[in-house]
Amino acid sequence: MNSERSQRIGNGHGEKVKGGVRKKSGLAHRKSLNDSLEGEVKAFLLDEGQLHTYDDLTKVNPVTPTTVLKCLQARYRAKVFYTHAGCTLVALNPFQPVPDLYSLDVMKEYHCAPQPQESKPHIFIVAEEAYRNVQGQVEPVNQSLVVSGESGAGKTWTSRCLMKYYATVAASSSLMKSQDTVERIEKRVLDSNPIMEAFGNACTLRNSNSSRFGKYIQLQLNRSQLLVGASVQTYLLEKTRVAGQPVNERNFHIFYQMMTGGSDEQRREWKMSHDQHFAWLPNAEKTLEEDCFDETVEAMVHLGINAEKQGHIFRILAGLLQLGNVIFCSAMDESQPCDLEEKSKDFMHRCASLLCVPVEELQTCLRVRTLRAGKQSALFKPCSLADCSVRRDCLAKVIYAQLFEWLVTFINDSICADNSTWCNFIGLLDVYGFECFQFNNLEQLCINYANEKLQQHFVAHYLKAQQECLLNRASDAKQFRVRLEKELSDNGSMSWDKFSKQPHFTVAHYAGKVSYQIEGMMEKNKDPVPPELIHLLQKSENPLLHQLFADRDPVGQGTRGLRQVVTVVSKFKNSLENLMKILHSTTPHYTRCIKPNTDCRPLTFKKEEVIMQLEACGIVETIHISAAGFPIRIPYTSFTQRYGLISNLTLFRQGAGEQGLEADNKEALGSAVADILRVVLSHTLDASRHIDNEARSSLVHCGRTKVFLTNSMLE
Ligand code: AOV
Ligand code: MG
Repeated sequence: MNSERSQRIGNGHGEKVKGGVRKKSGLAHRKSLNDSLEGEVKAFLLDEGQLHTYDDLTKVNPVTPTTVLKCLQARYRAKVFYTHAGCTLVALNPFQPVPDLYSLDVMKEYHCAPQPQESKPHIFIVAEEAYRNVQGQVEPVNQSLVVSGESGAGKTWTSRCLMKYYATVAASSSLMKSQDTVERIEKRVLDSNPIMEAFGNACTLRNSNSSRFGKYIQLQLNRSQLLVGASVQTYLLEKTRVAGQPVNERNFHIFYQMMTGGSDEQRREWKMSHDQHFAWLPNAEKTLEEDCFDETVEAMVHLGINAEKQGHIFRILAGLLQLGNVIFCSAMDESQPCDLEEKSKDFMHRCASLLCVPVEELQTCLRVRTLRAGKQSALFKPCSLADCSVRRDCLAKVIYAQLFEWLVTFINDSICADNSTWCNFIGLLDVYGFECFQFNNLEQLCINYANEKLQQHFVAHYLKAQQECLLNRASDAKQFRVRLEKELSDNGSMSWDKFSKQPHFTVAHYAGKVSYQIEGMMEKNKDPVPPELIHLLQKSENPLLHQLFADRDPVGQGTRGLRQVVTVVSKFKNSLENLMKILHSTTPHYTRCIKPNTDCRPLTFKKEEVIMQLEACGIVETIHISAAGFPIRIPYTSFTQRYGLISNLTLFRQGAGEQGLEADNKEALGSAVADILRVVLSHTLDASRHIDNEARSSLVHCGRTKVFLTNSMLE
């Protein structure tokens, strides 16, 4: 059902999303690119007519961006959307449903194949490989499937396909026997998708179903490798969207779903008449996502969000829409709090009634700042006109973000298996794609930083370690600029334009240069919520809204007892670092989604756009490394532990080895690895042959932290 829904979205919808912000590639650039493409093709050693038959780009000869591009284009024309690139899978977005590409029969075919790798390239090969790997040859190894690509490239679609695959091939419900009361666990795991997408996705210029949060879901498997549960971790929801949308973009889907999907009775309750215009619901022309209200509600029911809780949720959301229509105006007497525009008084009342808070208090805390003078006394100061709007938006954002977090927690409670019942996981990572708009602020910086981190992980795993820029903490804009200037002076990836009207800095990301506005960035980073607003929400008689803020310390921003200032960036950075740790502890599998054209048009392949994506993710280097054929990667410590005996090194004999390793002496490790390799190589190679570097490098490669081996070397 999920995929049907997505297919509907994919089908008619691409045309609607116009433009996006294209990277400038002037005519001259295009012409020279085309010339060079033609030139290089002449030297192409492949039969052009057969290009589409190359299932693995490592077989293309020579491997250059151009030849790889040609091959992918030929395959795309032949409606072949998956291609191996050595250790990664390249997925081209067809932007239209492909009949039978993900059917049950196809799943079975890949699942039952003795050697799935020999079947046609497909996302199910990656899925099956991870599934078989999880059991490991020696011991179980957790797996991660990392799906990357720019916005609209197909990451979320791919993650859904992967989840469906595991929900099918690893179905455990016959064992669960709990169908009567609760939906099957696989169904519940899948049902987390429509809910999170309704609340966390929105129509943007680049993708009509753009994820505005990052997601890492761990599918939990038991000893028999059956799916028994899942846990979801989300990253930095773009909550600013709830109270303001970029031009031609939309708010989160759920609001539109309520507008179109709610019954007459519900709409009366939500105070949403058909002719009502809501400032926070721009571009309300019909799109396909909003037809999904029933599906969202159904999924909520399956996960245990009953009608009563749904009622609370929808009333809160309806309250936010009313809040968005509230407009303030200056008071006649400047010493008095701002006034409300005449019509806004109604909106304010409706908002207060939907949020179940006293209307006078709502009005006051949006317009008056409370300054604590001492323990008992307080001073009141009217907010400026601009501040009133900031407070209004802040209220909406904090409620929405907290509601989203509550949903994620609820989903986790509903789908997470008991610790004793699962032993391994397959993790699926789907983060928002790289973004470059006309104006980029903290949201884009974080999104692109996350993508940068992932790329770094990929590079570290497959290519080699590489540095890049770090985000710095600073307490105010001035300090931030000073730090930036210092950082920029010795960081080649960043540059600084302090002379333009709106100062900004530019970061050369792996996927392209992005200019970030400094204006507003510090404030967004601190993300302060006036304590009055929290006090107000704690008084709400909507039980859910009350619960969302019950534990919150109004003064500090965290929960009670943990009073410390946590900035958005530091929190995000921490959660990303944790994610990286998890990824490092698993065996990763990479899928690169490619967006063949920025307009989301079906079956349209724009060479210039594709080649930029290929270059950005270093596909050619990946192919080279893979072609050299070092599919086995073992960390130094594991390697010496496992094979230390071969070289008779007492240090690495069992027992003694542990001690030696604890010292974590990189040099000692390095030379131990070298010793082991020397012994093995002298047995492997013809005894008379001198073990020269060339012979050695065809079999092993010592990376920064791992030993890379060919299959034959491992044997
Ligand atoms: P994203 O996750 O990578 O963008 P999506 O997975 O949402 O991108 O894909 C965008 C759209 O492309 C989908 O809504 C489908 O219409 C279409 N699509 C993607 N993959 C396929 C496929 N295999 N077959 C058919 N249609 C497809 V973002 O979340 O914006 O970074 O933040
Ligand atoms: Mg997405």
